[in-house]
Amino acid sequence: MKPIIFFVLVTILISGCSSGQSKKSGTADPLATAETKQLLAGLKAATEKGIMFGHQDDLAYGIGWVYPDGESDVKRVCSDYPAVYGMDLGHIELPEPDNLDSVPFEDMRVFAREIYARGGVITMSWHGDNPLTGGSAWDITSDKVVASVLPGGENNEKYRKWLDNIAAFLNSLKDETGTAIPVIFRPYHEHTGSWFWWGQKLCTTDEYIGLWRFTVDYLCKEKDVHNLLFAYSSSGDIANKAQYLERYPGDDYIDLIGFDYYQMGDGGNRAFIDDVSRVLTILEDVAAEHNKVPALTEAGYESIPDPAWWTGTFWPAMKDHKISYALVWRNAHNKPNHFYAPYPGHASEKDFIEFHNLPGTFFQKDATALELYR
Ligand code: BMA
Repeated sequence: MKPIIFFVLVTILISGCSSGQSKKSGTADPLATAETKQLLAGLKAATEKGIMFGHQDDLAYGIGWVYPDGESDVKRVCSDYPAVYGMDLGHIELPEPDNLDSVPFEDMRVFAREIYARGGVITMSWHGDNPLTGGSAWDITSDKVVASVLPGGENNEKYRKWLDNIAAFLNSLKDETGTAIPVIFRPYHEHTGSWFWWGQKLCTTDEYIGLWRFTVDYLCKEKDVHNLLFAYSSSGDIANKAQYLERYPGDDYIDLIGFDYYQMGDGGNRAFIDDVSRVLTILEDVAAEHNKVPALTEAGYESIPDPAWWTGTFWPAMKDHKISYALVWRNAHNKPNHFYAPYPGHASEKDFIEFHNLPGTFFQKDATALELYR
C-alpha cells in the first residue's frame, strides 16, 4: 500500500471512530423525548435552507392590545405568524402567576399548545430574580450570588426549589394527547456582559459553568424534564472564538449556540451589518466544530426608526450565514417605544412584508411545511 493511501485510510478510520464514539450528534439530555430530539434534527436540516424569524412574546401582547386569542403584531402586518416564539420564565421561580412582564404562565401554556399544533418553535429565556438579594435579574450588587446557589452554597436548597417550580411548569407543557411540548431553554444569557447576576464580572468561569451544569443535571436527572433543548447565548461583544467559548459549559450540556445583538442609536446600520456578520462567522465556526445549531438568539432595533431596516440592514447582516433563527425582542404594550417588530401603521410595515416574502426567511407557514417535529 502506498504511504499516501495508507495515510488517507487511517485518517478516515480515525475520524469515523471519533465521530461514532462522541454523543455530539445527540441532544444534551440523552433522555430527551422523541419530539425534542426530532426538533433538534429538524432545526439542523432547516438551517441549510433558510433563517426562521422569531419574536418575543408575539402572542401575549402588542401595540394597543393585550392577550386576545390569536393576535400577533407580526401576523397583523404580514398575515403570517413568526416561526419562532420567544417567552420568558422570569418570576416562575418565586413562583408568581405572571412573569416579569405581566404575562400569565397559564396563558403561556395555552400559547405553547397552539404553537406546537401548527409546527412552530418555542424558546424560553429566564430573567430570574437574584436569589441572594431578592432583587431582580439586573441586581448586580453582589458577586457571590452564583457561588451561593451551587451545591454547598447557602442558597442551594432555595435554588433547588426555584428549579422545582421551573420543572413543574416545563413538565406541564403538553399537547392534547399528553405529548410533552419541546422548548429551547435559554437561561443565563448575555453572560459575557455584566448586567445580570450571572454575568462576566459577577462570577468566575468555574462558577458560571457550574451553574449551567447544576441546572441541566438537576432538571433532567432529578426532575425528569425531557422536553428541553439547551441554548447557550452570549452578548454581542464577542472578539473571537476563545472569548465566545470561555464559559461554554461543554458539548454534553448544550444544543444550540447564539448571541444577542441590538442596534443602538441612529446611523448604525453599517456597523450592525458588519458586527453581526462578523460574530455570526465566529458562531458558525464554533457550531461546525462542536456540532451545535447556531442562532441569533436576540436582536433588533428599538422602535425601528429606519423604514427600510428589515431588508436594508437586518437581512444583509445574516443573509450570507447559515443560522437556524433570528429573534427580535418584544412589542411592549405599556412601555412607550419599546418595540422591535412592526405593527399596522408603522413606517417599516411595507419593508417587513418584503422581508417576509424573501425566499430565505421562514415564518410560520414555512415552518409548518418544514415539519420540524417529524
Ligand atoms: C428587557 C426589556 C424589559 C423586560 C426584559 C425581560 O430587554 O424588554 O422591559 O422586562 O427584557 O423580558
